[in-house]
Amino acid sequence: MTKQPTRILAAAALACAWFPATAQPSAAQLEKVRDILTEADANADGRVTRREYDQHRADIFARLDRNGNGVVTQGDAPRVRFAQRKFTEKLEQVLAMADKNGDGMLSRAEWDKPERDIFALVDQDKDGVIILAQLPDL
Ligand SMILES: [Ca+2]
Ligand SMILES: [Ca+2]
Ligand SMILES: [Ca+2]
Repeated sequence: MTKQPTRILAAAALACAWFPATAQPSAAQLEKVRDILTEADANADGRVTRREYDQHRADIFARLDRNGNGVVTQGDAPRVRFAQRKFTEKLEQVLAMADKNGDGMLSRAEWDKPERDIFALVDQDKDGVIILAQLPDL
Protein backbone atom coordinates (compact mmCIF):
# COMPACT_ATOMS: atom_id res chain seq x y z
CA MET A 1 0.00 0.00 0.00
CA THR A 2 1.68 3.19 -1.13
CA LYS A 3 -0.16 6.21 0.06
CA GLN A 4 0.99 9.78 0.15
CA PRO A 5 1.72 10.90 3.70
CA THR A 6 -0.65 13.80 3.23
CA ARG A 7 -3.48 11.46 2.32
CA ILE A 8 -2.70 9.31 5.32
CA LEU A 9 -2.76 12.39 7.51
CA ALA A 10 -6.00 13.55 5.95
CA ALA A 11 -7.62 10.23 6.74
CA ALA A 12 -6.23 10.42 10.24
CA ALA A 13 -7.53 13.94 10.66
CA LEU A 14 -10.98 12.95 9.53
CA ALA A 15 -11.52 9.70 11.22
CA CYS A 16 -8.78 8.16 13.27
CA ALA A 17 -10.59 8.20 16.52
CA TRP A 18 -11.01 11.87 17.02
CA PHE A 19 -14.67 12.41 16.51
CA PRO A 20 -15.62 15.40 18.57
CA ALA A 21 -16.97 13.82 21.71
CA THR A 22 -20.33 15.49 21.41
CA ALA A 23 -21.00 15.58 17.69
CA GLN A 24 -22.41 12.85 15.51
CA PRO A 25 -19.81 11.84 12.93
CA SER A 26 -20.50 13.19 9.46
CA ALA A 27 -21.18 10.99 6.45
CA ALA A 28 -17.64 11.71 5.25
CA GLN A 29 -16.21 10.56 8.57
CA LEU A 30 -18.25 7.37 8.48
CA GLU A 31 -17.00 6.72 4.96
CA LYS A 32 -13.43 7.14 6.24
CA VAL A 33 -14.10 4.77 9.10
CA ARG A 34 -15.25 2.22 6.58
CA ASP A 35 -12.11 2.79 4.51
CA ILE A 36 -9.84 2.51 7.51
CA LEU A 37 -11.46 -0.67 8.76
CA THR A 38 -11.32 -2.18 5.28
CA GLU A 39 -7.62 -1.35 5.06
CA ALA A 40 -7.07 -2.77 8.52
CA ASP A 41 -8.40 -6.16 7.43
CA ALA A 42 -4.91 -7.44 6.68
CA ASN A 43 -5.90 -11.01 5.82
CA ALA A 44 -8.97 -9.80 3.88
CA ASP A 45 -11.40 -12.21 5.53
CA GLY A 46 -14.04 -9.53 5.98
CA ARG A 47 -13.45 -9.39 9.72
CA VAL A 48 -11.27 -6.88 11.51
CA THR A 49 -9.84 -8.08 14.78
CA ARG A 50 -8.54 -5.81 17.51
CA ARG A 51 -5.07 -7.07 16.66
CA GLU A 52 -5.41 -6.20 12.99
CA TYR A 53 -6.74 -2.77 13.88
CA ASP A 54 -3.94 -2.00 16.33
CA GLN A 55 -1.35 -3.22 13.85
CA HIS A 56 -2.87 -1.03 11.16
CA ARG A 57 -2.66 2.02 13.37
CA ALA A 58 0.95 1.21 14.22
CA ASP A 59 1.66 0.96 10.48
CA ILE A 60 0.02 4.33 9.86
CA PHE A 61 2.18 5.96 12.51
CA ALA A 62 5.30 4.36 11.07
CA ARG A 63 4.43 5.69 7.62
CA LEU A 64 3.74 9.17 8.94
CA ASP A 65 7.00 9.25 10.87
CA ARG A 66 9.06 9.35 7.71
CA ASN A 67 12.31 10.35 9.37
CA GLY A 68 11.82 7.68 11.99
CA ASN A 69 12.49 9.81 15.07
CA GLY A 70 9.44 8.52 16.92
CA VAL A 71 7.29 11.63 16.58
CA VAL A 72 5.31 13.10 13.72
CA THR A 73 6.22 16.72 13.04
CA GLN A 74 6.78 19.09 10.17
CA GLY A 75 10.11 17.32 9.77
CA ASP A 76 8.23 14.39 8.28
CA ALA A 77 6.73 16.49 5.47
CA PRO A 78 7.38 15.45 1.89
CA ARG A 79 10.04 17.40 -0.01
CA VAL A 80 7.80 18.66 -2.80
CA ARG A 81 6.71 22.17 -1.89
CA PHE A 82 3.05 21.82 -2.82
CA ALA A 83 2.75 18.53 -0.98
CA GLN A 84 4.51 20.13 1.95
CA ARG A 85 1.89 22.82 2.33
CA LYS A 86 -0.95 20.28 2.28
CA PHE A 87 0.92 18.15 4.76
CA THR A 88 1.35 21.11 7.10
CA GLU A 89 -2.36 21.93 6.97
CA LYS A 90 -3.37 18.39 7.79
CA LEU A 91 -0.71 18.03 10.43
CA GLU A 92 -2.09 21.09 12.18
CA GLN A 93 -5.55 19.54 12.20
CA VAL A 94 -4.23 16.31 13.64
CA LEU A 95 -2.13 18.09 16.24
CA ALA A 96 -5.07 20.25 17.28
CA MET A 97 -6.92 17.07 18.15
CA ALA A 98 -4.18 14.76 19.30
CA ASP A 99 -1.23 16.72 20.63
CA LYS A 100 -2.28 16.43 24.25
CA ASN A 101 0.88 17.79 25.83
CA GLY A 102 0.98 20.68 23.35
CA ASP A 103 4.61 20.28 22.34
CA GLY A 104 3.77 20.52 18.64
CA MET A 105 4.65 16.88 18.05
CA LEU A 106 2.50 13.82 17.72
CA SER A 107 4.11 11.08 19.77
CA ARG A 108 3.37 7.41 19.49
CA ALA A 109 1.80 7.49 22.97
CA GLU A 110 -0.55 10.27 21.90
CA TRP A 111 -1.40 8.38 18.74
CA ASP A 112 -2.06 5.20 20.70
CA LYS A 113 -4.39 6.87 23.17
CA PRO A 114 -6.93 8.65 20.99
CA GLU A 115 -9.87 10.51 22.45
CA ARG A 116 -12.30 8.19 20.72
CA ASP A 117 -11.35 4.63 19.96
CA ILE A 118 -12.93 3.86 16.62
CA PHE A 119 -12.65 0.15 17.12
CA ALA A 120 -14.54 0.26 20.42
CA LEU A 121 -17.08 2.61 18.90
CA VAL A 122 -17.83 0.24 16.06
CA ASP A 123 -17.48 -3.04 17.94
CA GLN A 124 -20.76 -2.56 19.70
CA ASP A 125 -21.15 -6.13 20.92
CA LYS A 126 -17.60 -5.92 22.34
CA ASP A 127 -16.43 -9.29 21.07
CA GLY A 128 -13.20 -7.83 19.66
CA VAL A 129 -14.16 -8.48 16.06
CA ILE A 130 -15.77 -6.17 13.51
CA ILE A 131 -17.59 -7.76 10.57
CA LEU A 132 -17.16 -5.39 7.65
CA ALA A 133 -20.41 -6.43 6.05
CA GLN A 134 -22.27 -5.53 9.22
CA LEU A 135 -20.96 -2.12 10.12
CA PRO A 136 -23.48 -0.41 12.34
CA ASP A 137 -24.77 3.09 11.79
CA LEU A 138 -22.81 5.01 14.33
CA1 LIG B 1 -9.26 -9.96 9.12
CA1 LIG C 1 9.28 12.11 12.63
CA1 LIG D 1 2.77 15.91 21.76
